[in-house]
Amino acid sequence: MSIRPYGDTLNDGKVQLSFTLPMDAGAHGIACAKELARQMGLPNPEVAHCEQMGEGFSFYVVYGMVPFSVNPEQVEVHQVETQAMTMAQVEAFIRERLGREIVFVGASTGTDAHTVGIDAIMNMKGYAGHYGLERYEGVRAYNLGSQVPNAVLIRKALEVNADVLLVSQTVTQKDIHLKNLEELVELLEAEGLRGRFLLLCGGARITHELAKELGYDAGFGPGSYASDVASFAVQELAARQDAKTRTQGN
Ligand code: B12
Repeated sequence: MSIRPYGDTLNDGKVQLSFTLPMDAGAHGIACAKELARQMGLPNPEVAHCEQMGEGFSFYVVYGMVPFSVNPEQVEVHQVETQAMTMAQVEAFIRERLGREIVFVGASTGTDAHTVGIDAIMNMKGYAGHYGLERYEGVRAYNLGSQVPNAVLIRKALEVNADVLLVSQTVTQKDIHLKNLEELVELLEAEGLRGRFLLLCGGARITHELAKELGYDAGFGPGSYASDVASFAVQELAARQDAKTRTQGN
């Protein structure tokens, strides 16, 4: 069954979008905003809000009605596919299936100064009621902070014999996040180290699909918690351990 966005009545197609234009607020700006909305496929758009944003810039909220619909059954989803576990389940899994301490090294890399995301995943107190990796029994977590060069992250990972590398990227202006993320993969590959670590990234604009495209094992976006990352990591490490044992047995 196809669905549409709705505002007043189910499937009425009502949407709201907002954007900034490099021109002063006023009748001309409103006309331009409406024309843009029409070109986006929204017939009869209305400008609900227009505001000056400093000299030469203006902000708009536009209401419209999309004539399109989507069939959820025909839409493919790319997401991390491992069984979600609680902190206690992860700890038990490490004890029983892996039987050793698992080492995570994380950082916000390149020029990125945002630490809240990586802290949410790694710090003892965690985020939104979910403890971070530092709190997990059976986990040793090193949080290197922000603006960490990729080479420093790799050096630390080797020094502490890491199992998992965690990379956070928040700023996406001019695709800087892609550059930072790609550079890490290239460095690891150049040093023959890519297979040695589980490589995970996360951030406000990171999706699992993007992470896979860039050569990462998984990607985590907004709303991720330490337990999601830990669940994926320990199950993937166990799967790799099993595969290695099978190969050695043959
Ligand atoms: C706080 C903040 C700052 C603080 C950061 C302080 C700190 N210690 O982190 C300060 C003031 C320093 C700052 C600076 C800048 N900021 Co700022 N900042 C923010 C703000 C308000 C909140 C970000 C945040 O903390 N989110 C909360 C965390 C919990 O969410 P999260 O990062 O998405 O993390 C979750 C997931 O994504 C995931 N996750 C994140 N990382 C990882 C990693 C792994 C391995 C995994 C598994 C999961 C994971 O798990 C987390 C929990 O669920 C946002 C706007 C906003 N409301 O989002 C702007 C924002 C991110 N900043 C922005 C910008 C532009 C900047 C500056 C460039 C501004 C400037 N011109 O100087 C500088 C950047 C400097 C630099 N070199 O990086 C823009 C980015 C726009 C873009 N598309 O790139 C935003 C979106 C604001 C905006 N609307 O313009 N900023």
